[in-house]
Amino acid sequence: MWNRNSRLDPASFIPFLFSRARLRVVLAAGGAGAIFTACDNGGRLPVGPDLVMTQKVADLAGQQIAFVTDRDGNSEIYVMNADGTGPVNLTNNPTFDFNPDWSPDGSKIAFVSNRSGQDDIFVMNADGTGPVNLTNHAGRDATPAWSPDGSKIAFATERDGNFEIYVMNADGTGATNLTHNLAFDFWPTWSPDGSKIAFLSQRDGNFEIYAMNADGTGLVRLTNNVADDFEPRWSPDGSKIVFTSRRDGNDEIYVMDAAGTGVVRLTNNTALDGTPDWSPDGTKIAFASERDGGAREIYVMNPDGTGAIRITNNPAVDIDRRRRR
Ligand SMILES: [Ca+2]
Ligand SMILES: [Ca+2]
Ligand SMILES: [Ca+2]
Ligand SMILES: [Ca+2]
Repeated sequence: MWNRNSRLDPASFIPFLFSRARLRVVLAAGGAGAIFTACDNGGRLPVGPDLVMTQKVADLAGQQIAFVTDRDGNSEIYVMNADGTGPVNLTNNPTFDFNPDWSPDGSKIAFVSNRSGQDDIFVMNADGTGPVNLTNHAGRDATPAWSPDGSKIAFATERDGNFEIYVMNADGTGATNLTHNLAFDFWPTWSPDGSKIAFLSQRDGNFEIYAMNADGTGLVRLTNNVADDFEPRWSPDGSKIVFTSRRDGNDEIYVMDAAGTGVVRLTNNTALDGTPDWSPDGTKIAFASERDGGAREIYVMNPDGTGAIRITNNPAVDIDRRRRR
């Protein structure tokens, strides 16, 4: 399970990423790709009364949310309307399906599944039809991220013995190692112009956020802190990166300039806050928090940290029940 009181190590980090019910909330506005990412430990559908403060999320009307839930006994990818109605199970498979990421045009969803007997990156149509295994490799593959132009998918893979950031064409061809480092490299996120990829790495002894050119050159370390810094997401205008850090004693959300300067703390409470991501227009940040008790819920706040509202209300679930390794 997530180790909340000490520094992260890959042994604790990977099980969290792979087996806790990871909720990736993707808002597709008018078919344009768009993305909230968050993590919901409750793992149940936020339906009806559970979707709180409906009026304040009215600007999300007409948009769809993709997420992961284990309500059917194992991890599945669902899509629902932003008001919680119309949930549809897209994967419906007795194995684990998680880490969904919409293509920029909204027509497809990349995700991870172990239906092949190992964790592979799949792509399916946005209605759940036509899943195709893009990796089909014994090493674990995780956290797919579409390039802004939809032509490529960055992902993390353990095929070389430790996790590396790879990029491949959207049809699965041309997989290329971008990091070549014995440390744990994970969680790629593209700059909106497609020129750079930020990710997290443990190569300097604890989790830091790095950025590199999309071909793997030009590596730059963006954080430099003895605490763990992780879960980077690039802002839609390219100017900022939001991330999670433990530098102030517990998981909080921060934002920095894309160059790593100007760090601002956005959350400030003793509960866990994490897995932030930007709304398509950059006016909101979605994140997960346990501030209202033990259950992890999804919230939306302004980019300056004000105006946080909860948009799910799920019962608490023992996270270890979800562990599969
Ligand atoms: Ca499944
Ligand atoms: Ca590595
Ligand atoms: Ca650090
Ligand atoms: Ca906190």
